[in-house]
Amino acid sequence: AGEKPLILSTWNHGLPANANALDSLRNGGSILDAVEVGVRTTELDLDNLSVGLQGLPDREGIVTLDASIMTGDGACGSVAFLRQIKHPISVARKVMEETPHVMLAGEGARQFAMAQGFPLEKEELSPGAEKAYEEWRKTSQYKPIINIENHDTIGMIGIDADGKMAGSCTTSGLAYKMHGRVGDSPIIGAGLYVDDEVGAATATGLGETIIRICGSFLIVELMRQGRSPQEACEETVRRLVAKTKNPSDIQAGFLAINKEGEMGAFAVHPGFNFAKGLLQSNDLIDSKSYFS
Ligand code: SD4
Repeated sequence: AGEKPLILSTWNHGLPANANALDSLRNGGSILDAVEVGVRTTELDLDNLSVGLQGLPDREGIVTLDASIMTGDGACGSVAFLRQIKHPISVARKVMEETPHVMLAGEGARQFAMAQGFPLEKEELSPGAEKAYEEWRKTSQYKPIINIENHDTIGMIGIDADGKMAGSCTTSGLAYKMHGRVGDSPIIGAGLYVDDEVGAATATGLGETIIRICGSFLIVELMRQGRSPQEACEETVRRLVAKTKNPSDIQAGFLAINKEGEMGAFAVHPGFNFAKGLLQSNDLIDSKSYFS
């Protein structure tokens, strides 16, 4: 049987993110507030090289950010290829609440953020990112590597005591990506999907493999057809592996919850973990995986 409220988020930085999300719920915040506040924690985490402005840059040395947010009634907003903004998740929420659109990208997203009162930050790499970038430039080889710090996106999904759901996802994307590359995280149905009638899902890992199969949407639709969250995550990873040329070289992981508050998690390879937050506990759990 499931438990509510329940918050799940990707990787070990999910623990402090969950802690803040749960605090927000305890203080009377909505599940939407909780998933926004939760991942804002990671956007400020100086140790995280895959989320926020301290993340690793693209191959031109520029940090560009992707984020999305969604509630179980179908409202959603996202930003892609956004520069110089500390909290892309909050801009995504503004896109959802203040515009007739779902997604804003690039310069338009930046202008919208400024108009909404978000300060523009200086465009300079954090010392850690600068060092890593200089090192990378020596060879300029692009090869996503499994489970190292270039897979650290935070995706968070949650359900409140009444069964209302919401989710959020925010990232600086893959390190050394092509300038202009957009991953799965800001794409509704790929990096995140939420439907109060069924459940919620989020993704991390090599975005191209996740976009191709509409990963998060697929999980929710499999649950709609009667699969448990765990079965839906496993079936989705099988689909991803089948549609990926070199599955032994790439990592992707998924989290899901259903409206009963049951959960699931599955990844392509070992090494994916996630944080499970309840009002009384917040634990890091290792996901099972397709390959051992
Ligand atoms: C992307 N899915 O941009 C993101 C990267 C990621 O943990 O998840 N990193 O493809």
